[in-house]
Amino acid sequence: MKITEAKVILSCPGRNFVTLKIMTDEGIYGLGDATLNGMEKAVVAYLENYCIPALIGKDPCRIEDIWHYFYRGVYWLRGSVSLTAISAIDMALWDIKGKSLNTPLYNLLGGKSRDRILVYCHANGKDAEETIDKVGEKISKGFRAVRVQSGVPGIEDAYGVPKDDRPYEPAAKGLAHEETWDTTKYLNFLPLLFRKVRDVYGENVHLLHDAHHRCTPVEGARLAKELEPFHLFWLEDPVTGELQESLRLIRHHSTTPIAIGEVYNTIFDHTTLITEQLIDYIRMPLVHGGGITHMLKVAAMASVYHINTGFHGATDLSPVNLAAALHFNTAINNFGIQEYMPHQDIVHEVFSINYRYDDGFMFVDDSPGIGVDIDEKKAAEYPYEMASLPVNRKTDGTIFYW
Ligand code: EZ4
Ligand code: CO
Repeated sequence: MKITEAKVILSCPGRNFVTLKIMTDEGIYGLGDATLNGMEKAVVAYLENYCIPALIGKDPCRIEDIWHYFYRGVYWLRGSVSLTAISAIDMALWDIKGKSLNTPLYNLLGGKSRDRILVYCHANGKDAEETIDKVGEKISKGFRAVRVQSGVPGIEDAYGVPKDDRPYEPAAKGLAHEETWDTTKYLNFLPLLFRKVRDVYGENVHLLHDAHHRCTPVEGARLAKELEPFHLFWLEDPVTGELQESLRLIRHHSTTPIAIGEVYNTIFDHTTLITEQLIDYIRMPLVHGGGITHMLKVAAMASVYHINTGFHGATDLSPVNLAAALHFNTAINNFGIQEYMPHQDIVHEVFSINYRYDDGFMFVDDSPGIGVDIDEKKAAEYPYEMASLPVNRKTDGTIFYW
């Protein structure tokens, strides 16, 4: 088999998605997600100008070799733009392999290790009261695991909380808008919030929280320690994680499980975290973490150290990534949980899907390959609209992590 053609489809059904489509001389094609929120066109340019020309004529069965061609073969190693491009290429090649062998992706990864995929949803409210109601709504929809995010008294903007009644979506049209933040108020509020949530709903539901990179190591340690009585499934991104050693302080002070890694790109971003057992869940998703080929290695290494996967699954990752993740989660032994933020209906005008949610779990069907298709005519009806993630400042104006 030979790769004859490849193209990038940039479409905005409600929000921007970048999809790579690789075609072969046997008429089989594969899809890969190449969406990097707010940096879409950087990935498009890298794919179109540098990767696609080099793909033409290659044998799509040689997935491992092609992965290394674009990773190790390129002098400028690592980085979110290039790894997102590599992820898309890799996903599309696995999709082609599954279709050419007429078998679902999970079969190529070792076959089924489980029948259903545990997912967590988001409950977010403007204040504690609304947040507690939202948690109840999610539990009544069958969710076994709920991420709890709330507006904080005295803080104008909290991560994860919508400003209007539309579903939460952090990127907004145009250049980045600015938000403000106060860690002290957040740290004082959060244990009170979780105390109330546990008082109302008891212990029989998994609770998660995303600190979204906004604590220093010692603040993260305090937060993890003070949340300990509420038995979180995980505390996500207590610190930015650029400095892996900073997770030691948190680990030494608390037994609250820690998840990190949605902005990582390669295994080299978290070797210390894994080998020192400083985390419990790795969040790096297929779309930004080098695709299936690289994430298989990450998962294998993590499994040695009792670390499970907990893939990022926000709406800014496309249905192609979600389906591929569900196959991956079906196959590997050390799957932990999958984030699930449902896409808006309009997204499914462009992408036809092969997965479903039912009573707290997700399921992917047996269609060959990844099993998601794209309607290119529909995609063209929704042209790209520039959108950016916010920029964050402390109340005194200092730039901070968002
Ligand atoms: O801020 O996907 O856990 N989920 C998250 C997300 C990220 C967005 C960034 O594009 O942190 O909401
Ligand atoms: Co997160």
